[in-house]
Amino acid sequence: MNKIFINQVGFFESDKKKAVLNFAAPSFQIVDEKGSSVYTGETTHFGEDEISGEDTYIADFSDFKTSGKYKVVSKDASSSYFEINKNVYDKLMKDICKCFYFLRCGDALDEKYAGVYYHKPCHLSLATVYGENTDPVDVSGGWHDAGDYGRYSTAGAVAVAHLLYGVRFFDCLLDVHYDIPKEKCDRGQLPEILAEVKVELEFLMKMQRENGSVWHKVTTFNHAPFVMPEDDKEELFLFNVSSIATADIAAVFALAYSVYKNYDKAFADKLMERSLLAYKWLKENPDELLFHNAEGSNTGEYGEAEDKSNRFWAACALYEATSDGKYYSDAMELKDKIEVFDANAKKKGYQGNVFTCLGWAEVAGLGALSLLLKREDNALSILSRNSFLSEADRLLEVCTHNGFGLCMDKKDFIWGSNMELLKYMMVLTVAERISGKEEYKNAIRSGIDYILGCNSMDTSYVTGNGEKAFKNPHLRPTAVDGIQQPWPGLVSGGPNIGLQDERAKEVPAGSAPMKCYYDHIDCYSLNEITIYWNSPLVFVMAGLLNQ
Ligand code: G3I
Ligand code: 9MR
Ligand code: ZN
Repeated sequence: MNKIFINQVGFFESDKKKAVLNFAAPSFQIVDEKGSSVYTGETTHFGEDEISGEDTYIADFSDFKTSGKYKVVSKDASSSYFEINKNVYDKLMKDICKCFYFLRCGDALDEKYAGVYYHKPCHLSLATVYGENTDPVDVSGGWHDAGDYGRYSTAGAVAVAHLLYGVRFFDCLLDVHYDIPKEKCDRGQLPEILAEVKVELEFLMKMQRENGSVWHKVTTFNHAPFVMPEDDKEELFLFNVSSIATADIAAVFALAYSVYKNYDKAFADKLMERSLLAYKWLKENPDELLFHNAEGSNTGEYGEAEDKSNRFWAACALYEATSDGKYYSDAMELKDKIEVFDANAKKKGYQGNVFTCLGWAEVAGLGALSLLLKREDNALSILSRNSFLSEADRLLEVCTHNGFGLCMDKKDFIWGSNMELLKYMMVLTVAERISGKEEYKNAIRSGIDYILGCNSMDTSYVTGNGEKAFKNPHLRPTAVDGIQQPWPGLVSGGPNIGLQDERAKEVPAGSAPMKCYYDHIDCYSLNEITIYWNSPLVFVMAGLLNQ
């Protein structure tokens, strides 16, 4: 079938603008809402590629700059509507930020703000410390991780990190206003994004034991059935402490200290105290303590192969926050171990630069972001800068492999492929900020276009944003709340060649990577949502809006 794929939200007037056609046509038109043709252009043939499964033709209309609402038309096909104007991303930005509010756990949701998506207080019972005979613990609060109701320390730390690094790099994020309760701080009121992140930080503090170590997760023993959160009443377990969770928490609390000290000194000091406590535990426990699910338990594992990148992130974040050289020395020592890991990974086909890895498992890139913020000229700062620039250049080359100008290869279409893309876009965003290079901007633009509908699924991967936005996330409240549409601003995991759930097997055999997707509520390996798939989009959009 002849199709025209486009970013269904739209473009700023001055943006590069393109649609992608999957059929041969020499020309195309831009048509306004009244059906009048306002622009005619010629297509260029890119051809077939490995990821999209289409013979692609590109319709570039970058020089059309008149604000309004349009579609692209050619032969018998027309695209979804899109807009051109200077506020085109305002709704999207608010939606993707407010998403975290709807995922709150505990008694923090208020009907006044959540409207029809309100749910009763949930998961307030004390949690049993798995395998120990100690008193149960209050770990209420924070955000549900995803379509399930688990709360996981490393996932939470990484999502918070994307948001707070976003704030550090692009202060326009502090000016995104949306309807959530804001609390008082030394400066009056906390900006919305910081009020929201504080909810997760307070929960993460409860995940820390007195000795500084951090429980890897709090979940029921197995995933709940499809019920509202308040009806998930099974016993909560705090599963083992891990050095990965402890390091991520040491890192994110140090980062948060640097942000909140400008708003709420008492809270910031508490964050620093807890970060130092976690770091002390790490130093006293140099052997890695990884995490494996308890026998018979099926909630998220978030297993990692080693803890060096996590310890590196902690050292870098603490160095950035305190300027104490001992953290710099620790980071230098860890750097060599990460390089060894990188060399081994490269032997197995890993192509990226490990110092640009931005979570949930490999997090050395988050450490590099702290070093970039420090703006020094020492060895680690130079390593960070060079890593981001060289990785961004590698990505630019990948963009030339397909008709969508997308920085993804076949291997990137795994569970959460949209996060693979968004992490790359974070790298490009940072590289663009360091160098001002125009090509990076174009690659970021193609990524945004892809997420918002310019892909061979013809689907916007952000709910409520775009004419053909996905509607059936694997998300327990959405499955049972009786409300037609999920709340807006959720980012789907996206296509996954692994097709790792039963329903995903219905995707036609031999589908191209970009088409290994199904907007079905059962498809947790293709269509779940999670906090750390939303957070990198917030970072990237902040970069885009900051210009
Ligand atoms: O790292 C390998 C790579 O080397 C290999 O080439 C590729 C090909 O399969 O796989 C890569 O591993 C993938 C891994 O994620 C790392 O990204 C696995 O295939 C993939 O199965 C695994 O998926 C993770 C999934 O849990 C299952 O463990 C997702 O990243 C992760 O986001 C997801 O997280 C779940 C939580 O457990 C529970 N809550 C919901 C959340 C989102 O679905
Ligand atoms: O809903 C769960 C989702 O959040 C997880 O990502 C996924 C993998 O851990 O598991 C989902 O739960 C499924 C469970 O693992 C097996 N029974 C069916 C559940 C979903 O319908
Ligand atoms: Zn809950």
